[in-house]
Amino acid sequence: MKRASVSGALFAGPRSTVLTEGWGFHYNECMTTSPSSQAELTRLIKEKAHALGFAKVGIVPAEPFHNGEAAHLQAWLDQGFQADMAWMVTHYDKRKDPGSLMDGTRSIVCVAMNYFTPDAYEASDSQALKIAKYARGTDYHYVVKDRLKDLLAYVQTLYPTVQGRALTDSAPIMEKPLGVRAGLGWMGKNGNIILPGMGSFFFLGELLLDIELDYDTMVVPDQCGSCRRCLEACPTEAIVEPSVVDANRCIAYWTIEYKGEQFPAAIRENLQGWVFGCDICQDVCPWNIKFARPTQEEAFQSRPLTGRPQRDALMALDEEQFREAFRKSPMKRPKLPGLQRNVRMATE
Ligand code: B12
Ligand code: SF4
Ligand code: SF4
Repeated sequence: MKRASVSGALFAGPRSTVLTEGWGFHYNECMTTSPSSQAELTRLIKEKAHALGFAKVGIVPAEPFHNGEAAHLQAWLDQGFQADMAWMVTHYDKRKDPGSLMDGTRSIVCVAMNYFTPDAYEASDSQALKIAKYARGTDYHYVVKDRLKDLLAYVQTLYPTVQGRALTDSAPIMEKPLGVRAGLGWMGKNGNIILPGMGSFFFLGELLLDIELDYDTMVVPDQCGSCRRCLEACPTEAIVEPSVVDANRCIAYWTIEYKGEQFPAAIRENLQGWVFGCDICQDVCPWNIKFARPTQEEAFQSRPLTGRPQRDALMALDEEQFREAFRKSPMKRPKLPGLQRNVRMATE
């Protein structure tokens, strides 16, 4: 694929008055005029990303990960921390070099979208089961990706020749180290990116673009400090060292990814009612306790069976009811037998 020429052709024209800051610019006006500088285009992309519902945006050049980050991934795989997720082993070279996922990639727009929905686990009904917040509404693979495609379409209204690819955990890519590099947040000891003043209940996504933009260079410093609440709260000791999660011990792995019939006793006895994913290490985090705010995204709101379902309601589902209840939901992943296996593991 031929990459769009940037500083030459894209920004050669005279400065457009419509785009001058403080002149009451509207996006539709941009259809007829293009930004006159790289800085202007960068600013417009970020503004549009915010308007599309992304809470934070950072842009980085499409460079391979440096040795430290690639070595961490290799060490993680060498120790078998990916469990049965064989797809984590393949395409190691692509994971090391996110730009390789689209020919001609020059820039990566990294975004974060809030998915926090408050839960009522402290409420009285001890029989109610627990679903991770990320899975209570429509699958983020649809929502975040569609929104990134809207962002790409917007860039293409400015420059029709620009090529891009929208990603959210939909290709071999290390989204957290990229998010750190783009200044979205820091890598929490709980293994999630934490956005300062916002918490960690955010999906990450990326838009690869074949144009050069102005890049973010400010990395958010680690603000976990001496806190170890997540490590101490994890019931299965899956956080084997700060920021390193062994999937073999993580409830999220067993309830979302594992295909077999039975969980090992060490997992089963510690499920604490979680039947799809697990939020314990995020729920205890002071950054979430203090800063998490309910998402405004309609698509991420809980559905009848994803808020606080009862065992009987999940066990009584037939295939058709399951399909209907979990249409476009992340909870479709283990299929009905997998979900009911989880319920049995948590309650029998
Ligand atoms: C595999 C995977 C999992 C696995 C493994 C979890 C993990 N922490 O890696 C399982 C199934 C367990 C899982 C669970 C969850 N996941 Co997940 N998962 C992924 C996936 C597909 C790949 C992550 C990966 O590459 N892991 C491998 C390790 C090596 O990568 P890493 O953590 O990025 O590695 C860095 C650090 O660990 C560190 N490191 C590694 N070793 C060492 C050693 C030392 C000494 C040091 C200092 C550092 C260090 O350096 C590495 C490279 O820089 C990403 C999507 C993506 N494509 O990136 C989503 C993703 C990470 N998951 C996500 C979510 C939401 C979850 C859950 C919260 C879902 C839930 N509620 O159940 C849980 C959280 C569990 C947890 N505490 O981490 C989000 C996280 C968003 C965020 N704010 O960070 C992502 C980014 C998806 C998305 N697009 O939003 N997940
Ligand atoms: S998601 Fe649950 S099991 Fe996995 S590391 Fe966090 S607290 Fe532990
Ligand atoms: S609970 Fe504490 S150590 Fe864990 S991620 Fe949050 S601030 Fe960091």
